[in-house]
Amino acid sequence: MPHLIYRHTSVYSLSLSKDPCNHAYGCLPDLQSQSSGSLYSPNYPYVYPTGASCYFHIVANSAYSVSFTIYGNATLPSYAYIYVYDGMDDNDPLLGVLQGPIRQAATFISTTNTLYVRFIGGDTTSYLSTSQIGWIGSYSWINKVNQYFGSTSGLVLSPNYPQMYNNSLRYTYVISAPSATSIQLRILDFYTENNDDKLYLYIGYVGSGGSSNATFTGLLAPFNYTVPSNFFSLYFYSDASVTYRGFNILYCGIVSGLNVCDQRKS
Ligand SMILES: [Ca+2]
Repeated sequence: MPHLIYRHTSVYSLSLSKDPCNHAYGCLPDLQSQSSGSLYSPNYPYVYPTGASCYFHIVANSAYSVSFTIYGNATLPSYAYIYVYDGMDDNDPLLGVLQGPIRQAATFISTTNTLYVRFIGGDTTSYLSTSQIGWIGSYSWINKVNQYFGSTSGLVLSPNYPQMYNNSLRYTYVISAPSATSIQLRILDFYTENNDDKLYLYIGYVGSGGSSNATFTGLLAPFNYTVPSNFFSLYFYSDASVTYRGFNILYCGIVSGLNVCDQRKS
């Protein structure tokens, strides 16, 4: 286990085991180094102390990424926040922020082996009589993810695009757009070695061993493909010889029945 150094506050440069902030508010331990587990607000499902503040570092072995799902239907004050970062602290890329009541489940996936979760609880004094308050989620280690997309639209490019991709690639993209109901893929350009270099699409996370929901390979004319989910993965595999320019795919969330890419144009 590497020694962990915290940058967000000097108190944390000491030791994980002391857990000063987490302990004061009854939070779960900061360091979460099991291959799977649950995280939740202090005292869950009962009310947590006003002003509660928790830090969590979910640390996987270096060959893995971390997947963390916060479940929906969570009652929280409007000024409660959960920040999720791809790395060790708040200097690392922000994957997303949840504020107040959480209606839909949200999944966050790291491209490093660490996910940093920061919970700021807000004022819970008016929730003392509420039967259930707070949030709960679960995490697990997953096979390495190379790129993560957390917004409602984005451009997914093969490595080096429009230059040739490399041989022997194993490259995973994860797209999670919690506010969307489904996602349209606009395959703008696609050219891989037919049958040997393939892009696999999986609903949810790749790697559970199931078969892919779709496979793309060869030289394809532009087309659209609808993914009936707001969370899916693309896994690009290339064999040991012959490469082409790869792919350029725009993904567009369908939010409240509207395609976010169309809205931007008008
Ligand atoms: Ca090839």
